[in-house]
Amino acid sequence: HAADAHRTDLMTITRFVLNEQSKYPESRGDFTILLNHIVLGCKFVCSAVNKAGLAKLIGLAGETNVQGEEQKKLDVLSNEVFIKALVSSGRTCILVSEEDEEATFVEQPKRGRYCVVFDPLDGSSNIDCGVSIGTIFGIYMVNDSHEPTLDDVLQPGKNMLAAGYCMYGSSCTLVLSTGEGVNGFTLDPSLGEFILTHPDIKIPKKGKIYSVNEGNAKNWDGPTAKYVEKCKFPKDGSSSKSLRYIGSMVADVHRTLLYGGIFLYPADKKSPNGKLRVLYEVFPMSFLMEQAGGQAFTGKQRALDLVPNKIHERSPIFLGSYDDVEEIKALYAAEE
Ligand code: AHM
Ligand code: MG
Repeated sequence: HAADAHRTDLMTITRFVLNEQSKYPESRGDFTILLNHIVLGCKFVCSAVNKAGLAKLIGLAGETNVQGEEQKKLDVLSNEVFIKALVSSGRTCILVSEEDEEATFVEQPKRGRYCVVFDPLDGSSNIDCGVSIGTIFGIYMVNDSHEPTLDDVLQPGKNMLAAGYCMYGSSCTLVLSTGEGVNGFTLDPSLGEFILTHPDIKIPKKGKIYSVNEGNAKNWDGPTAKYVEKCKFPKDGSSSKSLRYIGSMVADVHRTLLYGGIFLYPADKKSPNGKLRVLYEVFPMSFLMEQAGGQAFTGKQRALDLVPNKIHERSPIFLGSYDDVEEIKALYAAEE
């Protein structure tokens, strides 16, 4: 279509969120400002990730992060970028990052009402081979009536106001929910703007893909083992599922959201709480899944009902298409 060649009515992420927020006069534009700062952080990290090989940013910074893993330079950089972007927004009070053992309390006069939990660069083991990695974030709000404390972030995921991720892949994609569905935006590098490309994402009710690190199978519990067996050798006449596992949560969840299916990071004998962190990995992805019509389950309960006791707590997670998660829920229920 000739008219499409010079479209100037693009729905940018800022315009989109301003439209959404205009329904809530009490939000006074604060959320839009916060989101703009998150978007800025994503653009910065995107450009750093794209230049990683060239700029020799890849490699060890000689530090280990709080989980005792080797920390790559890009992780350090991304963390600094997001902390600075969030503090300078003037809209945040507590920041929890995977890379920092302690939460950051924002001092006056920069303090605002939002708490942001985030993993600045998830999937870091994939940096060196150019596989997609991403930033994951969730947002809570505190009421002005008290001094912010850690309890303000140790909240169940269902209390989040918004959640999202940015995937640094073949293109840079930001997926966001403010509690009214899920929308996807793609960075147009020539404009430097995220453009609405995936409006109102709904996950297929049932999928044909399962995604799990099967190398851990010998340590799985009964229901997980049974479920994966069913994916490969279905007894009800249905066709077997395909296995896709990137090992980068943002990429595996993004595919699950768009194509349907299930992503599992179960408990196993070696890691009784699984691997993924509740606040900034499990909750944001579970929030997005539910908003897209899917489900997220911990093996015991709805993931968003979980109340974390520690900021870096872990939980098993099963998330994806509604019907696929129903099946794993039934297997865990049968176990009891
Ligand atoms: P990270 O935060 O150290 O990058 O680890 C999180 C990543 C997730 O992106 C991914 O889903 C998972 O680890 C993969 O773990 P595994 O290698 O055990 O399959
Ligand atoms: Mg991570």
